[in-house]
Amino acid sequence: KSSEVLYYHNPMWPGEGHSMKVKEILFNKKSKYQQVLVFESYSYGKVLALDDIVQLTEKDECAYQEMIAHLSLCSIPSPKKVLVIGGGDGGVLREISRHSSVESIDICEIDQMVIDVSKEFFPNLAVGFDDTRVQLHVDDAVKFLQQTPENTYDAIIIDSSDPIGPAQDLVEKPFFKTVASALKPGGVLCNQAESMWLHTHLIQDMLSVCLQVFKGSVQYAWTSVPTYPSGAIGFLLCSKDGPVDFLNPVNPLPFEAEKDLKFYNSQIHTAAFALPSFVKTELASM
Ligand code: AAT
Repeated sequence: KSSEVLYYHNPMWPGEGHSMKVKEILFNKKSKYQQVLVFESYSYGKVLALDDIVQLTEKDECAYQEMIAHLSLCSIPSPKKVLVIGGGDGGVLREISRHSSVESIDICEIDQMVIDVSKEFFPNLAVGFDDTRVQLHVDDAVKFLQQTPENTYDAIIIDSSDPIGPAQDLVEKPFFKTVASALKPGGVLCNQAESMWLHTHLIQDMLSVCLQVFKGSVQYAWTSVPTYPSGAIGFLLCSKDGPVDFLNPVNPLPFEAEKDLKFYNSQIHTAAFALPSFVKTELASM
């Protein structure tokens, strides 16, 4: 690190480094769980990093939050009860709020400092917390889901950090079993599923667990987020029991809502499931 450029090295992207030119460090403290850093960059606006891993930037957060929310909610008719795991910045809440069928949104974020920092530095994301349908639970998602009654949610969105640090258990089979159990019949999961360029084994492991745990459809989709390692991030879409046609959403956003979005639209939704040939091969070999 220098005072002007932050260099990120991490086992999540071995053999390469990422750097960003810094205008000003705005916040840098260790919470109970992780190092929380906010800085103003030259090219992507304000940036939130946790344990030296970029979680979002003002410029490209739309590509991630819009996709993780609408890929799932547009795929089932009339979602009413939604759970967000992680996502303490509020960006995914902001996106879920665009769905008028939704009656309640629970969010389980482990780290109060992420929420506080977002409210201070990222008002366009933290605005998600202002929706009266939102109920905040500051807790470990593993514990929260163990205590969640069966058949509670229409959709669960796992907007969690990488599986080092507090999110370590969120890629394990026992955790996915509690997720599946918390879903209502017909319910769906959208899970942050890492980079197809960097994390083949991690994706294969998650896919194999999800194929065992979810009895309906399981599909991989991806989007472009330039400040995430390799510039791409994926999502695993899973349905609890019956088949769901994730590629052709039954519940598209109304025109009025879609025109406020920066990234997601119905063409991008379907296109997100088109996989490069090497990824098809890797995932088919499971
Ligand atoms: N909205 C995009 C930002 C994130 S933040 C991921 C959040 O998951 C963090 O706030 C972190 O504190 C929270 N989290 C981590 N572990 C747990 C847990 N066990 N229970 C509840 N919340 C948790 C995601 C960015 C993805 C980046 C991919 N490289």
